Amino acid sequence: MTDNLFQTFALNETITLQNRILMAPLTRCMADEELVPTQAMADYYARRAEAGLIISEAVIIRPDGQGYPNTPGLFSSAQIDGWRVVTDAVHQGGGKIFAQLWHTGRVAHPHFFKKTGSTDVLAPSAVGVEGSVPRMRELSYQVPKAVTHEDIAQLVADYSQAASNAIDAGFDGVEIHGANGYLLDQFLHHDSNHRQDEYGQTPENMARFALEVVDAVAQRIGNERTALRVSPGAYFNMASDERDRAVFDYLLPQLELRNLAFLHIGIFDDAMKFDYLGGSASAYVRSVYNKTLVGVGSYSAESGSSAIAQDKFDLLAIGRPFIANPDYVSRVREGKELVEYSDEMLANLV
Ligand code: FNR
Ligand code: 8K6
Repeated sequence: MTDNLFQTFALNETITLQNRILMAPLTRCMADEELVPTQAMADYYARRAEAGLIISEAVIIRPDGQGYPNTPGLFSSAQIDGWRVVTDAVHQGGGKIFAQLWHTGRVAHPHFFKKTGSTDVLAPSAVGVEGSVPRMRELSYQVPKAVTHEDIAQLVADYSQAASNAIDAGFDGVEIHGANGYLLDQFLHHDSNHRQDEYGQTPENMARFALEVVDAVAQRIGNERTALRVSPGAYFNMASDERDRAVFDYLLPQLELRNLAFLHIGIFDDAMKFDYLGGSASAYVRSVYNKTLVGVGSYSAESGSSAIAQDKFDLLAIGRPFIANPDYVSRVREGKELVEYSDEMLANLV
């Protein structure tokens, strides 16, 4: 029984979704050399227009946010025009699409942006990540530069500009990527935030950058078109620290006051338990945040539908199964079998 997934859902007075199934943001590294979305990407997203809402693959807000090859951007006019083709195609199919706004922070690599003249990798503190860019072993991660107050103000302005560019490109809204160990998340965890100023040490300070970005974006394009993804449980590019709990205990009620379109959890498997959160990421967020919540992480339509029926979250995001099944929504509705996802599928946009 998955009937509840096929109910319409009003995010607010502006945006109503045709069903409760979201396509999770999925980086595919298929933009062209200028980081412009291609026609093949427009076709790929259009095939998934039956989702209640598509969240685009993460889109970098400026060149030094790039940490993987061929990830699309939203800072040049060619990129905005390229995204317009994508959003038109999705809208023609009756769907809706938000752009996920991304800066990878210390997971960026100058290999991707040195042609712009900059070689600094930016992060809250000069604390690097171990290892190298996936599938590019020669590119070891660099120790980042701790951002100055001037850098922070510019980053906030660039998130806001990218959000405005997203609306110009025809997106229905944006999801700020505050999850999975990238820039916003780096401020929210003690592993990566060692700052001694008003952006570090206390929960209020560590949440400051994320809230500045949220407020700037919401002011620019409207809170009803602004969403955020967060990972209270550190699990990717990040070591966990039980002091992080207090940061999210502060941040989440603050977000609730902002009346965002939704809050989305960033996790690969929501069965994971975090000691310092007292259980799963979704159970923790539900206990401190009372507005629209998107659950995700190794759910099937059945287990996701049952989690919604039990009020664990309101909307279900589906990632890997959507890569394997462009017609995921129809298949579930009609009770058809799904194609199983495998990593080799990442080589092509189907
Ligand atoms: C992801 N995920 C992800 N998350 C995000 O916030 N922005 C992104 O760009 C990406 N990119 C991405 C690429 C690939 C290939 C995978 C497999 C995952 C995480 C994704 O949105 C989702 O949270 C997880 O895949 C868990 O959901 P499923 O796949 O179990 O339904
Ligand atoms: C060139 C690769 C582009 C990668 C984009 C970022 C998202 C990567 C997702 C890949 C899956 C990794 C899963 C790691 C989860 C750890 C859980 C403990």
